[in-house]
Amino acid sequence: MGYKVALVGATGNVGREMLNILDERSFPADEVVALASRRSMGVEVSYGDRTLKCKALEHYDFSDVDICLMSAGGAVSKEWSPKIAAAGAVVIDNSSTWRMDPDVPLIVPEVNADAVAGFTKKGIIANPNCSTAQLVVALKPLHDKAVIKRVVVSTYQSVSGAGKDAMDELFSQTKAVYTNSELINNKFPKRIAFNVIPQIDVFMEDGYTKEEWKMMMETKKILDPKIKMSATCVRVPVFVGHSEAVNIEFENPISADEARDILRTAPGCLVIDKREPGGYVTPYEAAGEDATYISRIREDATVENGLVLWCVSDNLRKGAALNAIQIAECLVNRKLLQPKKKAA
Ligand code: 11C
Repeated sequence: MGYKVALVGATGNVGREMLNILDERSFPADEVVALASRRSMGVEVSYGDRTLKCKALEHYDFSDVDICLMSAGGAVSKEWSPKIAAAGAVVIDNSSTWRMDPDVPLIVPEVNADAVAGFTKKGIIANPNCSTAQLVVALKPLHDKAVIKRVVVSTYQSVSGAGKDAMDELFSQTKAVYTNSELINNKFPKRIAFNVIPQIDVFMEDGYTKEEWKMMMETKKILDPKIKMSATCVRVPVFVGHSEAVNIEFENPISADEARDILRTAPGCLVIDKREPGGYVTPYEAAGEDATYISRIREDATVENGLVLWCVSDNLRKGAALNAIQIAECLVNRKLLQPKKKAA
């Protein structure tokens, strides 16, 4: 007997990827229901070789749903996640709404899978920000070996992190440049075509942006609250795949060779690190893949026990949809959740 899975936000970038991944990984679902706003009711989405018609969230009865994947933004999650959890489904939420709630586990299965058991407090599990997920997958095995004291990270984030309209904006602006027509700028604070923008999300009082704040706070919650961190998040004209340049200071010595060996066998990591032209991974190669790719591992001689590395991952997959399905798999594999509908 399998699970009944509801997906809220089925028509978005991440929602569609969730359906692909549920199918690719043969998630033990007897039934998958696609839900969306009333505006998207009736829109068809693919789930493997099946087509699902979106139903309206507002009218849906969740009483026989086991797992609800929420990918509909913060406002929808704030209103609906507690109601859906109260109906008895475990909510795995992709928005930032619940991430810092002490009664909601924030999970990256390669890093803190044991914490998933805490879902019983509110019935909600949070999925991290995409730029955090790939970072902690790369940091965890190094932290276990040499204890991380401080991280300085600069991101190069693709436009798909900002949604489908943002991808369309990069496309249409690029076309406008070549056709010498007017550039229309709605989704980003400055033009994104042939440009980079050092602002993702709104500014906070201390001058960091909310995206940077999320990376710093989420890394502490998932990996270790003692880690000091400074992030600069930058939007780049890439469609899919976030990249990060990461400087790490450790408590104990660790060489680049040791780090490379550790990361080669670490869960979720794939090391491609040849010191030759092209011997590293770029977002173009990481798009559509599941791994967090790590390249350019080297010692940083400007600090004691320092390393620098480059890390790239598909932000829609490991950064969102894949991580959410891996959380659902944790619940199933650890027998923390039984299907409500028993075999007749
Ligand atoms: C971006 N990382 O690239 C953001 C998208 O808190 O889940 C995801 C925001 C979040 O724009």
